[in-house]
Amino acid sequence: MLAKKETLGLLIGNSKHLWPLFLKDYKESADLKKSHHPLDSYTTCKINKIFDNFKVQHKIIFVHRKIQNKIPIPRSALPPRDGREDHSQDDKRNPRDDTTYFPFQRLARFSGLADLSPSFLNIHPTFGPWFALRAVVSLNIEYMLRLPRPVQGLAMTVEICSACSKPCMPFFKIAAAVKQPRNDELKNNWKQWLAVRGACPMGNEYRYTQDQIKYHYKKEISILQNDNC
Ligand code: B12
Repeated sequence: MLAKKETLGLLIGNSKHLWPLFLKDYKESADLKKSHHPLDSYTTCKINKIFDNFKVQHKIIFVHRKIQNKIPIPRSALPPRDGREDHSQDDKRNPRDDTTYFPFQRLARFSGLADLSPSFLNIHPTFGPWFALRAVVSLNIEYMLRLPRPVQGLAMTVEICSACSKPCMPFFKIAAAVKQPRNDELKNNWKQWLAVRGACPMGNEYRYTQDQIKYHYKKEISILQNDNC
């Protein structure tokens, strides 16, 4: 869609600070109350609204929406999986399904936003694992940033996990051992998955509140109706 060889991209995410803003809108919006995934609907609407008025031609890919199995960035341009097994297709129930999620976590590492831990969480220098990715916007503007020292074809990288003793890994092994996890099964052992994130020594002051944790891990939409939430 965008003709330029290297376009400027904006990677959008959020920390825990999004939560009170989302709750306020949720309480006032009949549409959000009808949605099965209110936070995804909320971020989609907000991001679309910002770029609706954008004069520059652009394309938005959302973190929660599957795309045709044609990754717009060449795999060779992505950081190596560092010996990790490729489980990215495991989530597919229908073998004829040719859609896939966009590899946002690798993009986060590729862009220099965050490292990618061996427990499959992006680790940000400030927020640690306590942030979410939402969308990437590709703008029809030539990419101009020229870094002094490109690393193996990467724009830049942030190295956090290589020097860490990786306290997340024992917890990851426990969580991942409980059957091949899928979205609807995550809530059955959500405490184990939470322990993986909680073990990271980075970004503790940005840990989500208990309500936000329950929403993300237990998929408890009813928590949003709670007046104290
Ligand atoms: C499917 C999915 C899952 C599946 C993973 C299934 C699987 N075997 O891959 C399940 C349901 C298990 C899961 C769990 C969780 N997820 Co999830 N998930 C996704 C999603 C929607 C797509 C991943 C994907 O298929 N990418 C496409 C493929 C082609 O990319 P890939 O680079 O080849 O493969 C990546 C993933 O598949 C993953 N991966 C590969 N094998 C395995 C195996 C296991 C056991 C896990 C957990 C992950 C994993 O790592 C690869 C490198 O990034 C992403 C959003 C996105 N679009 O990236 C969120 C995402 C990765 N998840 C996220 C989160 C937060 C979680 C949870 C903590 C629960 C939650 N929703 O809050 C848990 C626990 C994760 C953990 N590591 O502790 C965040 C991570 C944020 C961060 N700071 O890193 C993301 C980016 C969503 C977001 N909006 O921010 N998730």
